Amino acid sequence: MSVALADESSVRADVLRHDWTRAEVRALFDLAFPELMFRAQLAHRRYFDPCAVQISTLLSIKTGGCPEDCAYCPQSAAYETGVKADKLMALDAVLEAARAAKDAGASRFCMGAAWRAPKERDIDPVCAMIAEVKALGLETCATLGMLTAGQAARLRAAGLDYYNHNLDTSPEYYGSIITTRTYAERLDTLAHVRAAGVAVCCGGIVGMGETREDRVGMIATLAGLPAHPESVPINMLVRVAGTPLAQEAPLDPLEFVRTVAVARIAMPASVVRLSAGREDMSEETQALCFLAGANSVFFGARLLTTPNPQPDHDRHLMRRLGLRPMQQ
Ligand code: SAM
Ligand code: DTB
Ligand code: SF4
Repeated sequence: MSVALADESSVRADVLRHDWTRAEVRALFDLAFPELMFRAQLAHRRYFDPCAVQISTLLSIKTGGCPEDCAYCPQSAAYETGVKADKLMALDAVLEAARAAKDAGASRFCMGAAWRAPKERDIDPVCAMIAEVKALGLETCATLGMLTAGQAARLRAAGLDYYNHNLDTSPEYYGSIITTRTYAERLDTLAHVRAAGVAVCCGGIVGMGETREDRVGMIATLAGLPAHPESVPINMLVRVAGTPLAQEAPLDPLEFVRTVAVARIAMPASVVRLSAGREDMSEETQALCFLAGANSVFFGARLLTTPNPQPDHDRHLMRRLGLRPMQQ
């Protein structure tokens, strides 16, 4: 067989690399599709059962009215998207949603807030949500914007397992997407989360008009973090009317699959999430993402504010593909 596996360093079970160069990541993107998929599957199988998929459910605990200007986001107050601004949800309503998520098969419950950063007075109510969701037997995840070291420590003490904070894109393209907070501030929050002992969920969005080189830069940056994020969400842009990216041309689905495969090879021990954008994706594309090493999805008819496939539809797809929920 003339399979180019001379350099297997990226998939050696005992080595997780943090020194990926852009040239190496670019070379992975440039591989012929069958080579890329084969290498992604090798990497996947060194660390995971390829038929097991981690299932998370999202809830927007504080929706809309966000002061940041993220060009993709329906919750920014800067754009007219029809999302109305709500206050922080009450604990009981959050717990009701968490119980429903657990009954539907989720093992992790992710609470998202449209904040630039939580205010000090927000931390106690969010800690109560985390503690009570955890008591239901779910893993907990939150995404609340920038955190100080002290806030990260308080969330951890309440039982927070994961914190989602995305780099979103390459350092060079970032300024075309967000002007109200810097890439460096994102890295600071990730460091605070890591230092507090909370697992990191960090990835990005593709299909925002970035170049392949930006996708290379995003994955090289993620893989170059001091520790790979335990969870790496790869989102396909959900094009929401009213946002500056509403008219963006759709990305070639095979380029999305490539991005998943490269993330899998560069961060082989991380859970890679086929994240937002599944509602507009064919089942065949989703199947290719699983073959490329994706091993997590959001389950439930809504992401934060936008639609996601119906649970029955997803159960049917998983059955057809022979996929089953990952055991915690
Ligand atoms: N406000 C917090 C923050 O930005 O860190 C937490 C919530 S924010 C909605 C979480 C993530 O959702 C963003 O970092 C972005 O990656 C993703 N996201 C938001 N809108 C999206 C869209 N239209 N398509 C794909 N992903 C999106
Ligand atoms: C992530 O990377 N994707 C999720 C989660 N982290 C918080 C959010 C997707 C949001 C899609 C747009 C919306 O529903 O508002
Ligand atoms: Fe606000 Fe987060 Fe949306 Fe940016 S992504 S506008 S920070 S809710």
